[in-house]
Amino acid sequence: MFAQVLSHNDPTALLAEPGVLAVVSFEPRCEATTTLGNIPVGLNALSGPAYEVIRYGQSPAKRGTLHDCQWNEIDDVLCLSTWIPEAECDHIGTATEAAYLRLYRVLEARGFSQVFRIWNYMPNINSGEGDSEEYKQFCVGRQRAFDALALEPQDFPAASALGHHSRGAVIYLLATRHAGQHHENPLQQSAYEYPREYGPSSPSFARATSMTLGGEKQIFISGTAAILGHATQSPGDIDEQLKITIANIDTLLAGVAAVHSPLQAVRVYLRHEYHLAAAQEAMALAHPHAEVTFLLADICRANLLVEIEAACLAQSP
Ligand code: 3EB
Repeated sequence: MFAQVLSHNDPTALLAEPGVLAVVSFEPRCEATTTLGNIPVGLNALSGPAYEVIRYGQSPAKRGTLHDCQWNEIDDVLCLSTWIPEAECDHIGTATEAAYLRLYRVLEARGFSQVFRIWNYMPNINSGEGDSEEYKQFCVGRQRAFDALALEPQDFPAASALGHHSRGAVIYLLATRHAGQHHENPLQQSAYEYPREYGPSSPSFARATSMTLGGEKQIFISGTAAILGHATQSPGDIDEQLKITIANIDTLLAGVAAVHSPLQAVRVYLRHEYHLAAAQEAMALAHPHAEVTFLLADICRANLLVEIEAACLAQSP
């Protein structure tokens, strides 16, 4: 489903190819463009490709805009995006709630009820004290929308939520028409059951979602960090946090599929650029065949230095 592109001057040519659902652009701006299917996310790549191509099937994509969202469809898969302008990010809770509500309105209008992966990128994610921290207010807004949509915790899809150093926020997602399965990690408390100390609303996401798409079982692993139970491990220690994060992904995957393909579309989010070499080394050892993009990003807990997400295919043993 995912392919990485090393260098390209313009995603327009890619988007015209059959089977190209969308192109995620790792570039400093985070705002809608008139090139439907191009998703600039405001994150800077430290190493790895500047674009990630989301491919599906063989048909040309259909694209359009509705309710301030951009949609892209190939067969039974929809990629949907919406941006929150800079000024509205001053009230990230209410802006997030409105953004989720318009995304789900478009899902309904296009006939796609089953969301299986969501990405959330926003500015200043760790700004604000206590319950006013931007990430916690984002969680409040997302949960309000899910409450209004009557979405239960067992229906929450896999997700990532990171901070960038750009202006504006983006939420984009993948959806289909048939239900998938959501998975939790035995080493981690479900995020939607985190205790009150992490904020007024628990984070609404599953650790992974799996789906049969085009006859193959795809596994989407949420952003994963050095959290055991609900507690951050080894604050300040990048090597330990990398080790625990990678082990969390291994344990999660073992529970989803006995055998799986090498990891695809891996994003390693690093709070500090100077941790790049340590992260590259850890990934080369643990997942030598994975396609990895290293991105500069703020993780949603101030004491986390790294977060890793990936996708892969389940294989019959
Ligand atoms: C964690 O495990 C780390 O709020 O959507 C990872 C993936 C994290 C998704 C989200 C948050 C989210 O709690 C943070």
